[in-house]
Amino acid sequence: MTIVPATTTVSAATSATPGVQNTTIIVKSGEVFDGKGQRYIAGSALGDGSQQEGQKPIFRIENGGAIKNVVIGAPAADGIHTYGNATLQNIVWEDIGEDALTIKQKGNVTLDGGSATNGDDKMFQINAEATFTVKNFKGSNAGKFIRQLGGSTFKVNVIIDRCDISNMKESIFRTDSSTSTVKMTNTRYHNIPTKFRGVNSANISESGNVQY
Ligand code: ADA
Ligand code: CA
Ligand code: CA
Repeated sequence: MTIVPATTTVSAATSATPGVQNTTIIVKSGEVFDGKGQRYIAGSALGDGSQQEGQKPIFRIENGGAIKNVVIGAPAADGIHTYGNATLQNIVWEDIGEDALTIKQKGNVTLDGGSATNGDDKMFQINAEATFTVKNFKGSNAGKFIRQLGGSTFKVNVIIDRCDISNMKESIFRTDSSTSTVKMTNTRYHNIPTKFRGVNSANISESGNVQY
């Protein structure tokens, strides 16, 4: 009997050498990119990690792709972009570039495990209709943990579970959309001026959260 693996694992060794990247690493549909804990850094061709818009990502995950065990070092340029459904596991941003992760196209995106710190403004940017699940994740020292694209009215469902979120200059989730929702559970948070900004109160659900 032939056993066909459900996914193809592409190791860092065969698909991209860790260290400074001057082209975006593309994780294709059905691929699992395992960084094996190695560090990936943006070269100047991708961006300097400042607040200048239009920088390129270090990784682009296509619909159905997955990435795990990756460390993003400084400068981080525009971090990671997702196009469709994507799974991210154990991703550590030692520094946040312009932002850390952007949902560029409609899909379900799950980030499970890891941490991100030190950004001037947004950590996670949502530019398309999406369900974004973040769990077992530690986010600190930024402006907003999650921001839905300013002025956009599509629906985003944010699910936050078992996270530790601290030292945000503004909020955990900010949206301008009256239909977007947030469910936050079992999460510790510290030094957040407004937990949810712009979210319709009927669209907020919380349980088991602790402020510290
Ligand atoms: C800002 C900017 C958008 C987009 C976004 C992003 O919200 O106004 O045009 O560039 O950042 O994806 O970083
Ligand atoms: Ca931006
Ligand atoms: Ca960006």
